[in-house]
Amino acid sequence: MENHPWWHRAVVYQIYPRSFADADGDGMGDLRGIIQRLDHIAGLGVDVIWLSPICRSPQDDNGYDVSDYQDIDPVFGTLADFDELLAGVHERGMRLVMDLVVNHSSDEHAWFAESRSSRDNPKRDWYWWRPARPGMEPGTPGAEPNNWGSVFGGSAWEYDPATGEYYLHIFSRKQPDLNWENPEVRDAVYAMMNWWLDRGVDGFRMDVIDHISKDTSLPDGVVRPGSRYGEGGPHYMNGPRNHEFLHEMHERVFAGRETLLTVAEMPGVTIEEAARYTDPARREVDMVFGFEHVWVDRGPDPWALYPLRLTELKGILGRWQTGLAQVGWNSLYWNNHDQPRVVSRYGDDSPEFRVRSAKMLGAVLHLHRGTPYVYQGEELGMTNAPFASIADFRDIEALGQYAQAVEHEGHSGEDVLTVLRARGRDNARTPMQWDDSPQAGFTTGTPWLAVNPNHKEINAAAAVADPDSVYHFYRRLIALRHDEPVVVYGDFTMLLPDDERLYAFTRRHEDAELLVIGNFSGERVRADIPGAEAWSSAELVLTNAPAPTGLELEPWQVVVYRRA
Ligand code: TEU
Repeated sequence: MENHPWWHRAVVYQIYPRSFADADGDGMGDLRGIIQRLDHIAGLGVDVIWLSPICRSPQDDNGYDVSDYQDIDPVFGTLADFDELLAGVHERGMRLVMDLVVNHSSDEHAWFAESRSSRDNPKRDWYWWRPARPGMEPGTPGAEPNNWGSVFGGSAWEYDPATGEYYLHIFSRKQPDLNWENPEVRDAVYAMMNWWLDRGVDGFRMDVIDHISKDTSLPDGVVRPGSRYGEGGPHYMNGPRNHEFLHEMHERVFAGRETLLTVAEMPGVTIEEAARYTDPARREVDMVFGFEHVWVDRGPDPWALYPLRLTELKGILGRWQTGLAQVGWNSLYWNNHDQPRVVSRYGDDSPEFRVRSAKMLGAVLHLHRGTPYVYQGEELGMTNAPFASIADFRDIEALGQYAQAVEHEGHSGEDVLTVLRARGRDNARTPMQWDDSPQAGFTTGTPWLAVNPNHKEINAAAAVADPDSVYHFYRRLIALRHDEPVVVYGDFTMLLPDDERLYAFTRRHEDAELLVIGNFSGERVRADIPGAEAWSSAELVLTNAPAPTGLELEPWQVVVYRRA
């Protein structure tokens, strides 16, 4: 146990800089805004800050399209601001992790400008260039090298008339995929990573890093009914050389730098693969972000809403707990900049139950075994936003998918909007709600995405002043992790797997045991857990409602008992 790395005890806080705090009044968050708000984060007691991308970028996908990996985008500030921010984070005893977006660059990166300039440019092979399908006229409909669709709508291939070939872009056409098969690409990426680490950053969150190795034959994908394109995912996720590339990265960048945190975002990862990626003996990454638990409310029709089945959610998270119990490590998250707000999604964001259900969700997540991630505003119980029409969205994914579904796939605009309101990424990207002033204290200008009108009630100033707020509950949860070895090291046993309302589990480490029960319903429910008697004298260490008698939980209540 004593050999556990520091990040087993850590809690990470994610900042989406564009939406966090705007110091210069241009309506977009910036590094100086973050510097001014560092005490809010430090006050929660977190150990690490993960910054979504701040490098130079045309901002086609809000910075996930990088045109210079070794400079700060002017929207966010300068390298001098960055150094000051890093120092401020370190002074407060926290670490800073950068977002690393190297499956693709921006089409405005100098590498791509060279690559596209001619077929025999030395950097041609840094990206995935392919000719039109044999026998087809380049640039005509259906002549794309294969049938893959892009995640953001349309084909995954863009025709470039200058050289008469297509380049691959799994995301937008302004995000061409880098060709990791080429060792020069890998050398350039590792050099850039070392440059940041030498500057003092403490690790990386690696964007879609299970997409870097592709099946180099780039075969057509299966076309699902009603869909215009084939699914490329099986051919570009967790490809044949993915482990090799990450191991090489470890050797060339991470080795010998003992206090780093590396977390790999992997939309296609299975538990078995996650155990391999995070097995310390293999020297790849520290932990991965899996997606199964945030895709649990999806179904066969991408433009329909499916209710949460708690038994399925527990099944997924329980399997990840078991699957990574011996080897590897879990990351734990409900929210990030790509997911709707969890209190609106798996909780109840009505005035009656918002605070209580937000706390319940936080406690259930944080008391699993793994490293918890808090996304900005989650600690306030921020909710989804009231988008009136598609014109209120800014996200390239929402706009691109809407266009494809409505214009080409025969879906009604209203159906697509209903799903985007529930699941669209802009729900997470509305500005951070600092206070009840007109723009929520986020900016003195016009925010790039509208502030949620509920900032009058839901804001940091109010939460910090109220000892019963979600903020102070998260603070206690984080302190519990730091104080109680059982939270960090304890094993995990799921209880009541077939119950559709209660999420119950125990954790045990040496002589200490925790019992956690969360009520995922708006009804009172009695928890008939095995051995309930033995818990009757246990200490109630945390709850969000009056202490229950006989394990009868109030709507959305969570209870955490400890016995030694
Ligand atoms: O997201 C990867 C990813 O899988 C997304 O496609 C996500 O599943 C989807 O948007 C959910 O609706 C990462 C970043 O987190 C995201 O912000 C970027 O847009 C994307 O990569 C491309 O860099």
